[in-house]
Amino acid sequence: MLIKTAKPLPASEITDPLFFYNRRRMLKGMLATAALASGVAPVAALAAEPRWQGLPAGALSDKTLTPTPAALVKNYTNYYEFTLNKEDATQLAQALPTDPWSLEIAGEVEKPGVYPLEDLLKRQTMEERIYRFRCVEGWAMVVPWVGFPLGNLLKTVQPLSTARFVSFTTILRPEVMPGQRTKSLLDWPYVEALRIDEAMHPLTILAVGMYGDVLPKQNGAPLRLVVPWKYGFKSIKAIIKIELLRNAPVTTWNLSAPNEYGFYANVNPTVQHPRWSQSSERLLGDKLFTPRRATEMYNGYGEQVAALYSGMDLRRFY
Ligand SMILES: Nc1nc2c(c(=O)[nH]1)N[C@H]1C(S)=C(S)[C@@H](COP(=O)(O)O)O[C@H]1N2
Ligand SMILES: [Mo]
Repeated sequence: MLIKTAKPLPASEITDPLFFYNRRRMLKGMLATAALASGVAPVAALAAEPRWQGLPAGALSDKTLTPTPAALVKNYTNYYEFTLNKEDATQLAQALPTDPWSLEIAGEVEKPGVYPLEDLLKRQTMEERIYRFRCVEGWAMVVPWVGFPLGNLLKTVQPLSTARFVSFTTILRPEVMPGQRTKSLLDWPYVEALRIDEAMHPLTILAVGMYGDVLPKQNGAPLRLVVPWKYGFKSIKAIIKIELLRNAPVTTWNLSAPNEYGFYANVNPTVQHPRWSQSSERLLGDKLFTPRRATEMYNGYGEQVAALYSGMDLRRFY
C-alpha cells in the first residue's frame, strides 16, 4: 500500500535514507540487511534494495541453533482470535488487515501517542535473533525472528520512574476474527504484560519478520512480542497498544485459569502444569518416535535472565 502524504515532506525525511514510502518495501529492505549480516540468504528479489544499516554483533542470538523448517512454523500456530485449530489460522489470519497499522503507547511515559508503525520502525535497527520458543502445551521450535529490542522502543517514549509494568494488547476485530465473537474461552482483546525489567531486558524483542521475510499474519503480523525464556502465550501477536503501568494488569490467560497460567510463565521444568508435565517437550518436526527433549530452565536463557528472579519463590510465582 502506498502511503500518500498530503503534507509536504520535511527536508529531514527527504534526505533521510531510512525513509521509505511503503512499509512492506521498507521492511523488506531492513530484513535483507539483517539477513545479510546474519548469514541467512537474503530474499533474491531484494538484491537491489538499499542496504543502509549495520547490525550489532548479535551476541544475544544463538547462531548455532538449527531453525525449525519455516513451513512448520507457519502452519502450526496458536491464534485463538481466529481458531483453536493450529492448522486453520494460516488461512483465516489472512483476513486481518495489517497495513496501515498504528501502535498506541500510553500510560506512564513522557511521550504517549498513537504512532504509525512505519514511523516507529524506521528508527529501529533490525536484527535477526535465532531463539528457542516453548509453548506451555509442551511443543517447542527454533525461530529466526527479525525485530528489535522492545527496550529500544520504550526508551524512545521515555518511561516515567512510576512505570513498573508494561502491558500489550492485541487488535480487536471481531468482524474478521471469529474467535472474538465468542467469550467462551478467553476475554478479548488478548492482553499480556511484563514487569518493566523483563520488558527492558535485551532478549525481549518486538518481531516484524521471521526467516528473513515479513512476519506472516498467522504468526502475529505486523508486530508481535517475543520473550524467549517464557511460555509462548506471553509472546502476544498483532499488538496495537503498549501501556506502561504502575500496577500489574489483568492478563488474558491468567484470568482464564490462574492456577494453570501464571503471570510470570517462565519456562520451568520443575513446576508442572496441573494437567501435564513440563519436564520435557517435543520439537516441531521431530518424528513421533523421537524421544522428547528435556525442558531447560528459563528455556535455556538462565544465564541471561535468572538474575531478574533472584530471591523469588518460583513455585509461587510461576
Ligand atoms: N493475540 C494472540 N497472541 C498469541 C496467541 C493468541 O492466541 N492470540 N497465542 C499465544 C500462544 S499460546 C503461543 S504458543 C504463541 C504461538 O506463536 P506462533 O503461533 O507464532 O507459533 O503465540 C502466542 N500469542
Ligand atoms: Mo502456547
